[in-house]
Amino acid sequence: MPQLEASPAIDFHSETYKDAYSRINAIVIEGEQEANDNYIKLAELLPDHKDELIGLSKMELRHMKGFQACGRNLQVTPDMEFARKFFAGLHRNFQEAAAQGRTVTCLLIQSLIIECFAIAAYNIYIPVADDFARKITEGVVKDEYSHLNFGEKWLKAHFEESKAELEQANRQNLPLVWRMLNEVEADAKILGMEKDALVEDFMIAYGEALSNIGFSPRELMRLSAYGLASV
Ligand code: PL3
Ligand code: FE2
Ligand code: FE2
Repeated sequence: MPQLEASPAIDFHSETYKDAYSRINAIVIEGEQEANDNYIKLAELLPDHKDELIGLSKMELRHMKGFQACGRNLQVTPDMEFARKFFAGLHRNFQEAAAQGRTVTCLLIQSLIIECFAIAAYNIYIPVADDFARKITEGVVKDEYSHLNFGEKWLKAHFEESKAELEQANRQNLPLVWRMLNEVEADAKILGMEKDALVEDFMIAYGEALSNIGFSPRELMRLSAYGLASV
């Protein structure tokens, strides 16, 4: 008999799955927690947008709680220490930029890079998630588009004066994303997520964002592939 399924069913309760989930689940919990902190910091940097940014920060906290519930539902304990190390590079760069008032860099790190990373990861996770986590993730990913949109709108409105800092921030931070993808590749595969698909979806989301902000096709090719040779 030919097999009808394209891929074998995933056993969400196997030790292998739960072990990989303890790290991936921690990554998304930590990512949502840091996103919450980052939007609070952005609200200080952009007082004109304070209420909107505080609103976004609260959404991130809800996302975090949703993903904590996903881990509990599978009886997995998230490895938060692993996750903090995973985000350390982007975290440090965001903190340093915030301390120096480099708002454009903060927006690029949180609202473009991290949100596009989340959008790619969540969209690829949804079809291979357990039923409980799928419903949570579907709700979350809708919000992430609105967070990306905040960054795009602001940067588009300040494009000319932000351009040089955006290029510099992209050069500093995009290579970290490729490294993070390499670090998560093996665990993501156990969850049914392919690295090539993650890279592709990230590039599409990030390239679209750069284009919406005002970069030319030639510029965005150069920007979005920066550091990709190391993948
Ligand atoms: C900001 O709103 C969210 C920040 C979260 C970043 C998540 C990055 C995820 C990369 C890990 C790939 C596996 C995803 C699995 C989805 C549950
Ligand atoms: Fe989020
Ligand atoms: Fe977000």
